[in-house]
Amino acid sequence: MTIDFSLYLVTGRELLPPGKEYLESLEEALQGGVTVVQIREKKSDTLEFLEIARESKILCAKYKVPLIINDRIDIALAVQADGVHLGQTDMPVHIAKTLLPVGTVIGVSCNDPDHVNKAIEDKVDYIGIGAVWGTTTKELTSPVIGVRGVGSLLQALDGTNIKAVAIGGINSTNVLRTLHGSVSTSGHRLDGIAVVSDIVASSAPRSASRKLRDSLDAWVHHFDVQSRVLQVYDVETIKNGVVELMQVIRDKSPLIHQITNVVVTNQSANATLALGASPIMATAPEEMHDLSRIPGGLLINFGTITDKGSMILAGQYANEAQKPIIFDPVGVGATQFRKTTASELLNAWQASVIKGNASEMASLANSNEVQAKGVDSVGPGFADPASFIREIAKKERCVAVMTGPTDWVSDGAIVVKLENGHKILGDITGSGCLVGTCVATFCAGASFLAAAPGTSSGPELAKLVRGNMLMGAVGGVLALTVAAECAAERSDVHGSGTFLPALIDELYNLKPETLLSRAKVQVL
Ligand code: 3NM
Repeated sequence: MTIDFSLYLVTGRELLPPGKEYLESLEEALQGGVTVVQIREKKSDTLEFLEIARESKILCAKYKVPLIINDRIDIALAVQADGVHLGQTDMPVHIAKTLLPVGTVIGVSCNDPDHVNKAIEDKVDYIGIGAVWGTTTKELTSPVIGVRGVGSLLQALDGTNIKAVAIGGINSTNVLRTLHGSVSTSGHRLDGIAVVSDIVASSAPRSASRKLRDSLDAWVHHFDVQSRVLQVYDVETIKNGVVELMQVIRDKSPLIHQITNVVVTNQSANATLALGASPIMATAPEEMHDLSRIPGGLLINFGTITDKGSMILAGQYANEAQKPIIFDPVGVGATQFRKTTASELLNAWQASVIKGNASEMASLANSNEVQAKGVDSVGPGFADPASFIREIAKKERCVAVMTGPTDWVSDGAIVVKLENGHKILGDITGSGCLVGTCVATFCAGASFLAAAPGTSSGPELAKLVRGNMLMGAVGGVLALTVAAECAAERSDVHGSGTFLPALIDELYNLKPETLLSRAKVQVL
């Protein structure tokens, strides 16, 4: 039988809110759009499990929704369930197959590549990948995979008919992040999400399911459209797009919220103002929600990590508000703490743009090809930077920017090579951080241009960010590097000390025609 795995409810009677009966909750969930139900009874004895399974089967049949039994082959046989779900320490699949009628759907829980390979060998019908987020519903015996860990497991299913759902801590606020972030570099997406508490613990399971259903439907539609349409760019389109963004920034003065490092806070705020936008350098967790409601952009630069909680909150709220998030993982390869924090942040929210130098991007990609000294990149860089940047953009599901003497920008499809700038940028502190600030400002401009954030409906609901982030990223890099060239050529600039204020001046006075005539852009 073919099962629609999109909204997979796993029951958990112990989580029902006071006053809510099990069958009442299940029926409301089915009315809200649940497409498959798994009965999971870890604490009941056989007779109780059997009774629950029987009653659930009748209700599911009323809504033409298949029923799957967790772990217990005997119960599945007794109620003629449509399928069984087996954990890694439950009955082995090959034995289960000998006991169950031909055609019974079999699913297994997987949390590493070996589990997935075994599931393929066993020819299961579907796998449950988890836990994708932290959860208190089940005592986990292996580490949380994280959204970014799902893609490689999905990719292993390429070429098979095996379906996949993610499970663990999925709810209406993280469902889009889960779906978007888990797509593999080969384009393999989840077939659905499996949920316990977000539906079962709700006093309104119909609307809890409906909310998940709406997000799922909108996202699948958006994904299908996106995979069919390849945006084509040429150099003129990009240059003109950037100039348009410059004007939007000056007209609309978007709010650029920056949680950045203590070394560059002041110069970053001044660069934002020079471009015509409005900086706010707030770090208290209590203000993250309010700030996310104001149109603009968010920069998260972790050069000095003291506000991790605020970074997580700010990003999650920004995703909800469909605002751009620019992540600058300063010196990420320098310490284990930075590596772990980068992973935690990138799992918590979907970055719109990740910007780093060669060694930072290498560290994020777990590549040894480029080395670092503290926050700086050393050595000749990548042998094939264009392929590298395209792959990391695909993997992180966002636009990636790699800075250096040549700057590279990719959305996972096209690569833009930019060759402006001046070597004196390497002699001031925080020139990379300034690029991040300018990218955040231009992405906020792109977001304004797309439409007022927070007003989306229909398929627009499925987006974690509004606007053309590739254009924003290219714009930010060009503004800073072209302004740097202009500043370095000035007769009143005698060294790095006079260069910095001149750079701010040149950003302030940057004219569209200067940018158009100086920009060295190639589209690969
Ligand atoms: N299996 P909630 S996590 C039943 O990782 C189950 O395999 C998991 O519950 C796995 O949606 C989990 O409330 C519990 O977080 C999911």
